[in-house]
Amino acid sequence: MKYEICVLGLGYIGLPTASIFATKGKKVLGVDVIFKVVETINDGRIHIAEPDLDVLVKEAVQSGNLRAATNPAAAEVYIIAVPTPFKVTADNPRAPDLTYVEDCTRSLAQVVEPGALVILESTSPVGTTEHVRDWLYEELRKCGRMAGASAGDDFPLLFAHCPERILPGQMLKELVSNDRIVGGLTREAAVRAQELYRCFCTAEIFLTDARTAELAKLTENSFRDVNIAFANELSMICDRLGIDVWELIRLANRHPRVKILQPGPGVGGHCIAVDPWFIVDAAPEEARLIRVAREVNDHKPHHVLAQILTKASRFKAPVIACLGLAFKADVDDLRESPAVDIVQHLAEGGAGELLVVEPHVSELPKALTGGAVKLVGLKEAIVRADIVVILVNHRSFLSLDRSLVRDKVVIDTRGVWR
Ligand code: SAJ
Repeated sequence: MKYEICVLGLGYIGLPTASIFATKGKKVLGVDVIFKVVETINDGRIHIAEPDLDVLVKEAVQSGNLRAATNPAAAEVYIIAVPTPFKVTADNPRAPDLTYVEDCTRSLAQVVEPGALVILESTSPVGTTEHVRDWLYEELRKCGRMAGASAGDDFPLLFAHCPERILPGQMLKELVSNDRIVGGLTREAAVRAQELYRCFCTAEIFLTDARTAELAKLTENSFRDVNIAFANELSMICDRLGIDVWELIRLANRHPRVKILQPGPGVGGHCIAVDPWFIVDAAPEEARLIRVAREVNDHKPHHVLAQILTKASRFKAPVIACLGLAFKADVDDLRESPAVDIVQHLAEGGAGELLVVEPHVSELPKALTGGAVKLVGLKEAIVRADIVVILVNHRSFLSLDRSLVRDKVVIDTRGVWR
């Protein structure tokens, strides 16, 4: 059977996307290289936490429109939604790693049919959609499915980049209501992709070329990173000057044209902490502000760490409660989390007994196991701690009875207990 859509990568982006298409009546094959993920989804269950995703996936699978497998199959449209992390190379410690995109693109060569549309959704460096086209044609030639040199005539395919822009924690709402940008390698590709996303996207879908779409996505996340860096820099200036940064920002934001974001323990997640580096890699001499913003945000966990160590040095055997490990509030995602980083450094430095509270996970991440770190409940942590560090503003922490920490040292990196 030929599917209407084949989604490659069933993670934070691929799974909601595949599921929403399926609930709109499209026949969808979801592909993931991890067998357990495939099994879980075919069971109508999910392997990641996101509000209401469980209901959507269940509905998609029960309708018979979504099936998961470890290999792709013939489809009218392929959507690539695999990770694009960075890797260390000889001349760049943060070079884009396109291995996953390349591998899954090449895996299409055995099944793709002429006329198919290939959409890259993964956040990618400028030029990646062209690479996708070149990798696929190269592989088609290698496996003997395309003879001539003029790829377009022998085996016509369409390529577009349609970056996802949904916010973890509100993905299902934003999937439907966010404007989208579609950049085609040809106008025809962009128009076909636009028609496809209209099936569930109720907002505007703007057409452009693939390179502009690629840079637009990187620009959005860099914009946010630069603005968070400004807030984080202010927080460090305020620490030096003995000024309450939250009060400062609250007041400055009363100006009609000022809207400063919130400082925190650093910037985490798989997007904002990564994507700006793709611009720096492509234009290192020009991307000066973007690079410095990344450095400011990457430095912030070290600033917090120094604050904790200074307070801890006043105790003989301090018990330190660290509230939150996720990269931001109300998600279970620990990727690139500054909170994990801070706890790991505290553990490695033997700062004291470390009690971690993270209501969204049932076990500690590998980086924190086998040492002095214990995952405990909020009550136990608060009762036993000398120092309480708030690293994530999870909803469940906000309602804590403040009188319980009256005689503790509190380091509130999110400004939630002010
Ligand atoms: N953060 C702050 N202060 C703030 C806002 C955020 O310290 O005022 C921190 C968070 O705690 C977190 C990090 O920044 O550690 C990133 O969180 P986020 O909520 O800003 O963004 P993400 O990474 O969850 O999602 C971003 C979004 N991009 C933009 O808002 C421009 C989302 O729309 C993208 O789809 C997503 O990246 C992605 O997948 O690229």
